[in-house]
Amino acid sequence: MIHNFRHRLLAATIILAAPALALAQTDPMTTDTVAKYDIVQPQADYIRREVMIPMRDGVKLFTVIVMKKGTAHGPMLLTRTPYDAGKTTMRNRSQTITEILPISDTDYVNDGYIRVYQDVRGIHASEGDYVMVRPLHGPLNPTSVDHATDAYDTIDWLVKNVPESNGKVGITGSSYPGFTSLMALIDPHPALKAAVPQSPMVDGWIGDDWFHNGAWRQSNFDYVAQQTAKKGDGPVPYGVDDDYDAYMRAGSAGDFARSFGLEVFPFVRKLMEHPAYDAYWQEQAVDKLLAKRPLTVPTMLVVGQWDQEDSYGAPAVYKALAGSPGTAGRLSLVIGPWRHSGVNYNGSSLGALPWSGDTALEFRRTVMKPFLDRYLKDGAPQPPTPAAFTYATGINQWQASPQWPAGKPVPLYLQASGGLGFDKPAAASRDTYVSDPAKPIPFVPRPVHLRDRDVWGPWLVSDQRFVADRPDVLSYTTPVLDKPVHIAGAPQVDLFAATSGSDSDWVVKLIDVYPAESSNAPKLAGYQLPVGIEIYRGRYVHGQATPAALTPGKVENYRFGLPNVNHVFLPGHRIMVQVQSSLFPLYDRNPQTFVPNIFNAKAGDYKPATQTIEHSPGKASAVWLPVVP
Ligand code: PG9
Repeated sequence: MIHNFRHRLLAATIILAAPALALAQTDPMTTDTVAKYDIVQPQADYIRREVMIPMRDGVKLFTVIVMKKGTAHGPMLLTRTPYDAGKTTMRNRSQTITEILPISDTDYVNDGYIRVYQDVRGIHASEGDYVMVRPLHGPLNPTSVDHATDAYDTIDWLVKNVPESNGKVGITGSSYPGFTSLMALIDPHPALKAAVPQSPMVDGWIGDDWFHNGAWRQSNFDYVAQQTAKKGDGPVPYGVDDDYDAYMRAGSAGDFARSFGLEVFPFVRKLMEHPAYDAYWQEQAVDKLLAKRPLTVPTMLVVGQWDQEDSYGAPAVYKALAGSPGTAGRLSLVIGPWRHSGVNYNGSSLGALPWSGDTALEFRRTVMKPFLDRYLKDGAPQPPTPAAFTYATGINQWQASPQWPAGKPVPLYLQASGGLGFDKPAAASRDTYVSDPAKPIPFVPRPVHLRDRDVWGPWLVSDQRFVADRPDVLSYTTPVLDKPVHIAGAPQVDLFAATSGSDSDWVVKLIDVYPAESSNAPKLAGYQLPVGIEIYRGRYVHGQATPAALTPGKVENYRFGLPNVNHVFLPGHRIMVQVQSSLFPLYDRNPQTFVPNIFNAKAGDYKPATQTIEHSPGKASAVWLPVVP
């Protein structure tokens, strides 16, 4: 009986389904590739539009506009990036907006903002030609377009073509997108109401990305190759595990570039053709460009205290603009306890250092978003923004101050027998060490893996004990502090030094030495925490644009800034200053023999040199600390 029923049911199904199946069948030889599969499905909680926005020269820039469904009268937050707008807005292939966007966008889109990402011209899906950090129209760029005009044209299009918006635009982004955020402030579109440039690249020769005080940062070879080669052809195929070896084997930085065929990259050639601070660098320094015009857009500059790529830019722009007429109340500086771009990630710790919580989230929620709301949202509260909002490391708390720097310069003198103190040396004394380019000092313990984010991100807080005992590293230390020393600003190096060679690099580190015992945080016992590390290429001591040979044995006064910090050296700690002459392979080696262009130094130019550091009355080497009374 049951068997009979099943039989009949099956027969009926076949009769009913057969014609339908025949109709729906796909030809076995149908081409199986499709032109488009929309990964955004009807159940998505967001709208994601991809548009090509025309610029004034006809070039169209790929732009992705993302918002929650139901958004109306939303402010637009724009980021202009060379890092792939498409991928950035599809972080995770999801139907949930907070999954597809970077985590730092969550609070914005949940609060009715429209997030816009754009590929800058010539890269990823945007049309046009790509020029690395394209200079502003002018002596270096005779074309009619630059990042200022592209930002203007983009904003103009957005306010006319995004019906869900309230017509107000903010701009933000970190590093390269921090640079493009700053460029949007030059002759800005009237709808641009606020900017938050984060770790912006501002001056590629003095202290951001490419060089620091003229010393070449070799990791940039990888950056240029990855960004300007056909997709997937970068980074440089070293073929050696330890980057220390890879660069040592090559010889000069130029030889390294030539040995891997990197001269095919125009930007590598531009870098190697401009080792000094010539017009090429001076005319694209963004702080100098901005200082020539009034600041009309409220701007919050952000940087990490241990920003290993762009520590210089944000404070330099602040310095260039603060005090100019009209900027009062419009300009602020934020320094958080972060690595490069750390503001957009979890800011609970950096390397071995724990903070008071997720400092990055705290800043984004309680400072950055209220600042953007104030200028971009209709009828938002108007919280005052302090001129400087910085995290005091050591005591681990945020502090607001009415100006930056908050401290006043006080010299901390190098002294005889490795001493360091606020008293000027009364008698002549000096130390010497031999700097040997055949044994440069590694900037992190070997094997060096520059591409490893876990090495590169926190390297500026690495415990310096790994080099402290080298004979070519001098350490000067205060007695144990009996009261806190609070600094807020950029410590200034004031070094009196001589070399037996005719060129030299000088590296100075300001270090917080932790107590020898620490049962609460055993990893930090005796830790030598760099509060600031900087390098200076000696040939520029009498002019950054005019390198000159040093006179062997002649004492010169080297002055340069360490990164801006808010730090408290606690009682029980000691302050230390270390001096050395290399930081390899992050920085290329100085041959210590003057040659016109260090990129082209020959093997025979690399010579050991005896370095002398003075701590004498007329030549009192010091680090000037911005001490908060
Ligand atoms: N520091 C990177 C960069 C900025 C500008 C030029 C070149 C490199 C970055 O993180 O974007």
